[in-house]
Amino acid sequence: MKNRVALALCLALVAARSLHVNAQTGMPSGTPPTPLESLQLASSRPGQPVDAPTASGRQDSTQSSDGLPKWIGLGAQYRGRVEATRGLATVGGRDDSYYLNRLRLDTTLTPSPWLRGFLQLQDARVFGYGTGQAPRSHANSVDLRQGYVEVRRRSRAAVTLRVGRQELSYLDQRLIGTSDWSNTARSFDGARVIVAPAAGITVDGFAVRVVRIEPGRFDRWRTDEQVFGAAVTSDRMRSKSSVAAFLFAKISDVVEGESGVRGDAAIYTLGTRAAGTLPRGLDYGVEVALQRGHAAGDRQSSWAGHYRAGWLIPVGAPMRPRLTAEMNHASGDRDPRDGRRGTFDQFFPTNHSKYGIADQVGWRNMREVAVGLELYPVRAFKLLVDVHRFDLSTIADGLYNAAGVRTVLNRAADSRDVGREVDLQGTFTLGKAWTLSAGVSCLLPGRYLEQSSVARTMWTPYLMWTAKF
Ligand SMILES: [Ca+2]
Repeated sequence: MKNRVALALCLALVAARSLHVNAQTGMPSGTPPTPLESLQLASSRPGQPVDAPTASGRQDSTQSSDGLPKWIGLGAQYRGRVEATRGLATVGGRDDSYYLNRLRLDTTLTPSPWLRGFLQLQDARVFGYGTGQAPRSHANSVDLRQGYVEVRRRSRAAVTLRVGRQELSYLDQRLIGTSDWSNTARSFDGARVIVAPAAGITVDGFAVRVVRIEPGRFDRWRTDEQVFGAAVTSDRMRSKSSVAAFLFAKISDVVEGESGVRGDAAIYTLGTRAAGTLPRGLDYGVEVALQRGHAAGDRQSSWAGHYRAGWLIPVGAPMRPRLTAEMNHASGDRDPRDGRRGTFDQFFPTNHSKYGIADQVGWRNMREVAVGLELYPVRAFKLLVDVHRFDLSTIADGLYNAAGVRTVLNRAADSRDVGREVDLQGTFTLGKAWTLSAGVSCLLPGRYLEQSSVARTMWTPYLMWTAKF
């Protein structure tokens, strides 16, 4: 029933859309960027579109050429992806190929310069998924992905308040992000307030609950967990540099402690990030996060870091070659029974392509070094080659995948060497609306995985097309 009503609504929106002649250029399916989000310095990757601005600001209420009042904006985004996995031994050696289909329809209402409403419906499906019930990250038929009201006050300190179902994306999305690579992606229910007290300074806070994807029924927020946070960012646009400090908190009603006792949990992540460009084509990004708190009587004590350098060599050369080198690490739990939780909690990240595109490694109990090359053989074609080496932080804890799930645990192993991954990705931009991208990753198991009976080389090719109207 829910599907039929929502589908009818979708069709009506599509019909209205087809009448909408003067398409607003770059109308995305996301939310408008804050200064915080728009500073995605040299870190955008295929499959992680950076939000573009939506229609906003003063609009009169006269009708546009398509018959719709000008304060109504419509948009749509389509994304399809063929994905295959070969040798995915960490979850049982399943080989599969399937097609991920996603349609988003947006309506933006701007009845006055200080008031904006945004509604986004999403239909996410998977075809040909052969290994049992499709995970919630793949399929969720027509549902409300975003629906919020935004009030802006433009005075000496600009204030924006957004209440409702919305995307959240902070800094490099290593802790709070939309996870857009996932077919269903992520949104939150709650409130966010953004204050700009001075030029280049942003204070941004939120209190939300994550939306639980529920195929076949209306998605509702998680009742057993709350997420709070605040970030202060200083952006210097001229040098394209940004420095931020943040505090994110996750409060859970019931978790299980190391001794098996159940109780509530409060995990606090305090961190800082700096990113920017330097002379001679150099750029950098550093993020460090420290975690404290408690979980069912255990003490949380963990930390993680990210360090990246990029070099455009030489500036102005053909194909714009850029070399990157990076290191990432996150603490693990050194003793499963000492009442101290050492495994870093990655919260709600956008992890795809951050620690390899095979998504077999998350920001938990890990160490990584990676080098990459970025090229533009032609202007509309971007090519990326990345090589990663992964190790565990401690053998006492296991391997966690991009979703944060522990997939391998082998305390008897004598090596922390998880493996090496080679990623090749290409993105072709076709006009303003279409993007075509393809990639393949190859994960070669290291000694740790071999000793854990995960000896197959894993291949994950994909082909993806995206259209935005
Ligand atoms: Ca422990």
